[in-house]
Amino acid sequence: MVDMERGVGWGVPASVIDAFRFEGAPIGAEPLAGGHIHENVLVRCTGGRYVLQRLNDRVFPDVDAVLSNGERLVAYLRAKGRRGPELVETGDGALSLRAPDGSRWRAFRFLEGAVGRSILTDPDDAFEAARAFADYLVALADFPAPPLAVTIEHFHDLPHRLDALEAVSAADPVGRRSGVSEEVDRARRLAGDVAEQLRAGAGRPCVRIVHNDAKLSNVRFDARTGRAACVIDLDTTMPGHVAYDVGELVRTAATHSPEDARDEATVDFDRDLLDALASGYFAARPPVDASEIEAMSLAGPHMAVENALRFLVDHLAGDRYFTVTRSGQNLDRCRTQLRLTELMLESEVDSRACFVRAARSVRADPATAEDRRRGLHGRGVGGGRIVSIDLPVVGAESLDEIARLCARSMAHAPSADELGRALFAPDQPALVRCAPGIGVVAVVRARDDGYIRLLLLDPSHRGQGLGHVLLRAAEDDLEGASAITVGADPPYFLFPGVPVVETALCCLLERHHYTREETNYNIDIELDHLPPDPGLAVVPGAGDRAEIAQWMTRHWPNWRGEVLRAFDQGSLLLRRDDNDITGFCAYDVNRAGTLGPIASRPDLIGKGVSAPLLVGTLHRIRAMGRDRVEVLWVGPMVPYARLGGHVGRLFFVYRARRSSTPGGEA
Ligand code: GN1
Ligand code: MG
Repeated sequence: MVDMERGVGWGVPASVIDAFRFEGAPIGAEPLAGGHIHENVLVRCTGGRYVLQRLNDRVFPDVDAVLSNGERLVAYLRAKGRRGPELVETGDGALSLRAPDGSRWRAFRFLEGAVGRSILTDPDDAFEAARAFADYLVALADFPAPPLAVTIEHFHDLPHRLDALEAVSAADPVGRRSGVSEEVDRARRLAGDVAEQLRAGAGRPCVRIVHNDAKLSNVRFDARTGRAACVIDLDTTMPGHVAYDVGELVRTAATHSPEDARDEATVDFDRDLLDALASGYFAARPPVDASEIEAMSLAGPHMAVENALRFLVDHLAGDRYFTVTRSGQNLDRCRTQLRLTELMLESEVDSRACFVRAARSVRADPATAEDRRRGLHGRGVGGGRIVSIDLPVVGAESLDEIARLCARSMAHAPSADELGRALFAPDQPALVRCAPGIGVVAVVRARDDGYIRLLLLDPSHRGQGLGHVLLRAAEDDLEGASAITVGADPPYFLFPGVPVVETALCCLLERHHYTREETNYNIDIELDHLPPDPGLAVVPGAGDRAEIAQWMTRHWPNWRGEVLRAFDQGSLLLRRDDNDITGFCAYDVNRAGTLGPIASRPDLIGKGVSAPLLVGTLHRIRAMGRDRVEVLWVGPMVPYARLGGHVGRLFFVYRARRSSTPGGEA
């Protein structure tokens, strides 16, 4: 039983929560913001999270039709193996509930690891959102009889919406009419304009099953990869035209402005986003014909002005349809949509060209959707254009090419030999993809974690969106990893993070929502003023490998790989007492001119084992003819500062975690 006293219920009757087969005991509930129609509550149970939804029967007079459509759609998508909303059964095995007070409820499993967006942060989101809705269209193309019920009559009927404005204007039930004369005139004029153009335009486009509420916030994005995971809020999925979905997408995903912006002057209509969106839509290869493509350029103005009318009607009616959280919100929504309508109408010629171009380019591009998904043929959005490159998996034969790319693209570039050891180590091979002359990306997995060991783009190919392509390919190759970290990937790392001077790479990662979690640093030590060598560092004997391996496993398993590599290369020094190894210091392990790892036996930390070992190692390095060494990924600074060392290169560790943030339904 839910303890209402403890506030778990949040206004939801405990009997409602108890009626559903949630896993574990309920431990909390909180309202979920976002949707304008139903009431959504996030219910946390010991076994998982759920979105409990009270259906709005004022907006949907036939709640049974909504429930039955929804159940059929969820089951159908699931049978096709597509991700989508998942309903939770009640104790009686039903998929919805009628509470004693007559209210109607259903519950969805919370889509863990997926997030919603109400404003656009990345052009790739526009591509992904559009692809998701086109995918939905494709999935439902063969939806079996009987037809889905019409859940709201005249939903996208513009003349009907205009009539509603006239009716509520005349009735003026809450006395707001005199304050909005300007908006009423503007809405009438723009809606009349759009309605006339629609009448004059394409004949009778095909009727298909469409989503009908294809706004950006009804897409769930994978929190880690940024890919669209699925669309949600299926309540208005019913017969309609493709233009309805495209129009909703355009009005919500081709602008950076929120729907309820208070200042309509901030509203923009971004042609690059429109391009990305059109490309995303056609990337899913929707079954659309020429007249449907023709209708797409007016789809945005149609949906924007229709929403403007609906928001204005609701403002005049006293905010009874759309949820509002502040007064005047519906009026603000109305104004943003009117402004968008104007901006879109001004760009209609461009919009038409954009959709026609996107439709054509998909036909000309032989890559299949599956190739794209696997990153074999990467795609991305650059300046609004879709770019794609071949990114085949390569082996050691490409090392010279990769080294050349590194030398052109970064400071402190690794040599071909170092790359070979970092990328093709037999005990930790990376998956390496290379577009010759353009870029490389290499990933490794360590248990559940994924690492990007190398990601570089030749400077002459920057600014075209190819960085996104490389990053997406890496993320695809690391699918299922619980986190993706860039650099700082032991044992055979090339960099202890992203060099802070690589601004372009940092920006690419930040645009993809990677967070800067740590800073690592190297220390440079000049070798010209070393204290005398105490003579305590010894070179291990040829037969010592097994002993060292055992010792490392016992005391420092995280450094075992690096230390054994150093032993095999002859770049390891030890300290010993009569019975045991007491410390180690390795150099030149993954990169020449570097020092580390170094440590003493854990029980001897702080007892002066490492300092003489370090000095001895530095003498040995100087004897090789070097005048400087770079200590890698330093912990405590003091031992090196004592020898005149100073902080050198800095690295940010960027990481994307498979996280979950609230995102509800409808
Ligand atoms: C409503 O439920 P939600 O928030 O996804 C509305 C849409 C509007 C939209 C405006 C059933 O969608 O038609 O375009 O608000 N849904 C219904 O943001 O009226
Ligand atoms: Mg909705």
